[in-house]
Amino acid sequence: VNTIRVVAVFLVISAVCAVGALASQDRTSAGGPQLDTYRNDNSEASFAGQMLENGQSYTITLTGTYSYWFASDWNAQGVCPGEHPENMPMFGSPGTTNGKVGDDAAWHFAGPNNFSDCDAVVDHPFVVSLDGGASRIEIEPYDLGTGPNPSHRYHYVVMGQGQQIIFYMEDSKSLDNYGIIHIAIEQSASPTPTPVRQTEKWGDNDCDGALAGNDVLRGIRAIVIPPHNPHIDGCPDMGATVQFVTFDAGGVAPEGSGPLIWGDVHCTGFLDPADPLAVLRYMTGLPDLPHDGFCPEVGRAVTFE
Ligand SMILES: [Ca+2]
Ligand SMILES: [Ca+2]
Ligand SMILES: [Ca+2]
Repeated sequence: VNTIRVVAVFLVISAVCAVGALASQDRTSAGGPQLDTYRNDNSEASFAGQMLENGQSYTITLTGTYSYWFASDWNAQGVCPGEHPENMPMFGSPGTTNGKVGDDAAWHFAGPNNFSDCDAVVDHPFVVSLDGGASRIEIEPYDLGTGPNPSHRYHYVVMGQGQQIIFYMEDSKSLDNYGIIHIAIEQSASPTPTPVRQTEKWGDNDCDGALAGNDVLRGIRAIVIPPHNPHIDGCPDMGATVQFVTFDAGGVAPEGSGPLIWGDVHCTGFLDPADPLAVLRYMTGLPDLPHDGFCPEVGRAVTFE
């Protein structure tokens, strides 16, 4: 019974390109970023890619098939029973003899008998450094699936660290390999920015934390023609629509709540004299006048965005 392990062949996707910086910009040509698993000097296969911006997410695509062993190894004792290698790598290595392949970037799906353990297994020989070579991490595709896909293409997400990305293929012997892995590196779409939330007291028109004369004045200035209120940084302009989120920076929005108009203290849908009057009544300790529909109580903290 053969239990010869797949020789821990960790190939690292390295770049064959001497002009790595230029090549890595080119995502379409056949001569783009790629890692040739074959090294005629048996050195570690690697590819030095571009500088990744710190904190920026990147999608990496690895495409191709390769062999850990000489083409002749596949013929010497045949293929593992029941396994189905492909006859040639998707992208052959120049300068050596290409032949059957049983590996892509994510899966080992076939091997020569006596050289492999004859089991289809997940295999991630390609590791990356995100810090210019100081350290290496394993990467796993988010579309790994349950077996090799026919396109032999897999996608990964990494976070840039303001350093160059380098791919390595971890393999004890690169001289007997063949097959090239093509590499695409693209910035992931920017996530939708999270709206900024703030909490202010309802009726605190200048957002200074207290209901006072200036808020009444601001309410009056908003309804004169032309309206005259200087903008205050960090505070909605009078009449601006804000999206009510919740009371007191916690909980959920009450039923019937919706967008509010800053300065529309009585929630009538427009700015009018009743709004500064409500602030004035609050300041002097008088109860608020009744009004319909959902509306925060004067002086109550509201969270909006
Ligand atoms: Ca090898
Ligand atoms: Ca105020
Ligand atoms: Ca109003």
